[in-house]
Amino acid sequence: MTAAPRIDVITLFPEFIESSLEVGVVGRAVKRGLLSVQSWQLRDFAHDNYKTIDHRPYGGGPGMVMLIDPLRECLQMVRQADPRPAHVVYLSPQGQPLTQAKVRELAHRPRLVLLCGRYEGIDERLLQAEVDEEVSIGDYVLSGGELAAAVLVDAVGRLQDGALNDPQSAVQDSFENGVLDCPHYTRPERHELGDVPALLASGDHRKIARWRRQQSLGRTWLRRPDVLARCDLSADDRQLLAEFIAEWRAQDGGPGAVR
Ligand code: 4FV
Repeated sequence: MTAAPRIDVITLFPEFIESSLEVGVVGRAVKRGLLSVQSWQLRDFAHDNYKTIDHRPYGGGPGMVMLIDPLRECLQMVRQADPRPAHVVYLSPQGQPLTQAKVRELAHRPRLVLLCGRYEGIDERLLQAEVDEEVSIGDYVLSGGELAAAVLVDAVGRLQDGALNDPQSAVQDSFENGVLDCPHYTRPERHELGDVPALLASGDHRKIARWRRQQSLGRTWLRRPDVLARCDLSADDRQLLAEFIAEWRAQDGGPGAVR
């Protein structure tokens, strides 16, 4: 029986990571032992009276930079905490954009160690010596890496076997099959805001699957042409999309109108 995948998070705010694991699918996955998440207080590895973990940047400029040694000592302890090899990820705006494909890849690793930066970031020498890859959750600047780490723990956690009630929902996720998700409807079938598309109540599952695929392709064409450009569409997909575009142009007339 292989041990559950393990994620260690090095941070100045372990309570932030722990609180995000008390709820929802990932909180339940951790309680079920499908995934173990351990957060480490970086200040425990600073040994001066003030538990200093940062200092002014060489070359001047605003803000502070996180020191090498507290991080290095903490990483050493974290690596020794489990015999399995650790893949060290630093969350930063300089990282590779986080995508579902990257999430899937990281979700298959036995051990992840997530480094959460604060202030201006971490001394480059520590990153060069200890970090396997840098990952960014988006082109904007947070006050700390904890939110990004929590995003990664959630995205990886929900893909662990048994985490989702119905594994099918992961298969049908946005980006899982390269395109955006289709619209979803539930009770009531009739509402002053509109009726559920009749086809969805027809029970004709082949037609329903085609409609959902067409909606996914159409929305991706409208909202994320960059994502569609990365898809290798089947002939059937191209046919579905062409029908969608024709109907859309007929109905709404011209690019730019939001659907
Ligand atoms: C970030 C991001 C991010 C930069 C300075 C923490 C902050 C501070 N991390 N994706 N975007 N990090 O903004 O991952 O140290």
